[in-house]
Amino acid sequence: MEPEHCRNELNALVCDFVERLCLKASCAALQPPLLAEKLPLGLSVAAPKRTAASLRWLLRGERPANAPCDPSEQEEAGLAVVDLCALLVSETVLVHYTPRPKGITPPPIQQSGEEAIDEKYWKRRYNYFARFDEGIRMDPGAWFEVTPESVARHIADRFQYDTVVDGTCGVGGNAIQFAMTSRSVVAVDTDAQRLADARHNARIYGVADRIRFVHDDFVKFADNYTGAPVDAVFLSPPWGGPGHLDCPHFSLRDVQVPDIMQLFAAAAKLCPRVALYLPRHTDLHEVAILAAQHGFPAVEVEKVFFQHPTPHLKLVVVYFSSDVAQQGIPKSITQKSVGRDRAQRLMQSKASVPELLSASAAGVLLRAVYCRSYLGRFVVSLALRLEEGESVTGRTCKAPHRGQGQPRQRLRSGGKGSCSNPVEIQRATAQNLCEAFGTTAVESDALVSARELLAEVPLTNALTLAKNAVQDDQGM
Ligand code: MGP
Repeated sequence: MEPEHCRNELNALVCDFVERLCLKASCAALQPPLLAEKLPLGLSVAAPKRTAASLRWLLRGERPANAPCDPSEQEEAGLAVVDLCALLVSETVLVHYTPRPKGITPPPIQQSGEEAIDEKYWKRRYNYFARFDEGIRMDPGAWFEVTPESVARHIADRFQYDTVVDGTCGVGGNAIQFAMTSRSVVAVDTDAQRLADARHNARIYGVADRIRFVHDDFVKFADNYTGAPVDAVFLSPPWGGPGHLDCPHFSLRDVQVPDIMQLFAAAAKLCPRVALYLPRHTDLHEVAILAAQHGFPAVEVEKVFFQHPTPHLKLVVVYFSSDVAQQGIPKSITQKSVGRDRAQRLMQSKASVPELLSASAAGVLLRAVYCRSYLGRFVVSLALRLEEGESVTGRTCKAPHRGQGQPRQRLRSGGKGSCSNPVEIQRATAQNLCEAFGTTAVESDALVSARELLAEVPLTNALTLAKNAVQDDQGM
């Protein structure tokens, strides 16, 4: 491509991106987004406010000609409460326990032209499919989109019907689990190769004969459907790739193809029960508008947490059905272990943060790299410091010297000269980082500064370190 052409294309891309962000900002400015993390267990009521223009944008995808970014302009345009919607907020904590081979297997070398599998996803392969090693097939996109088996099983436990339609089947993560709890499953997808992979994967799980695979666009499929009455539709649309987490909140309008609003409308026409699988930072005001538009006065918002490495919100499943208004208000958190070996699962779920911290540095590092969490980053940083033999909390934590060709020593975060108290670790790390970055933050500000500074810790370094440390672990 000519450089000039290339520049123009890049420019157009950037302009489009900025325009969409402005549009989103202008609509969000009407009211702060309502995020699942802010909603406590129990009953909440959403009262979304919108202007006519932003409603047209949300419901019909009609972009306002000039998207004003100044909230005061929006206010002048006149805000109206769209409708009220009761949100029954439930919380489910899942522990996925699957026995897995010991040791680290690097992602397979890709053929030229194929996209490499990100290590983060590769490590989660048994979470996606416990029977991964029996020949599960996934295309590059499926690695970040597929529903983890624990979540799929949990949703299927709630979906015990005669006929369930999975409108966005992908490589079959959900359809396979639905086939284990429901009499028959119709799995629809626009991508023929993914459907073929889904059928192959369903054979591995022994449920292929209970799934009818349909190569079609779900909206068209729903329009022309003439089969047995459908009891429930499940929709897990694309969210725009892993980058969806870069925005502070997710709008149902963030994905243009397929149009989530259209998918939902088609599903709601097909049957009175729809579940929508959405990112954890979805603006639930939009969900409330969608519900109200289709005549659901109440929805259940299920916050799905993963227990390990520390409990963290992973995603939300929204259940739209007339049953929701009849059901009781959730009062307690559901804890579920999903996997093959129950005894070990229960043991695992007992681990608490201090216990995790006193485990070998390798384990901590791996978890930290996995969870990308606040605490995780502190630990990564601490471990990097330890590795370099630098001081934490004023004491010297020398990593043992290693001669050429000799096995590396195992690092222990609870050993002599190191600290195992999380607050101490955070404070020490903060101080070290402040020094390293040349800031002059006083002690009381150190944690705040560290929070910002830790965003800079290169996780790739930590990953390499973690791998080395694990190899050491295994060598001992
Ligand atoms: P995530 O929100 O991308 O977080 O995916 P991730 O990668 O776990 O990041 P981290 O910061 O928590 O480490 C959370 C889960 O949502 C994944 O396991 C998938 O099941 C699902 N998921 C992720 N994406 C990007 C999509 C998507 O585009 N569509 C659908 N339907 N599910 C997705």
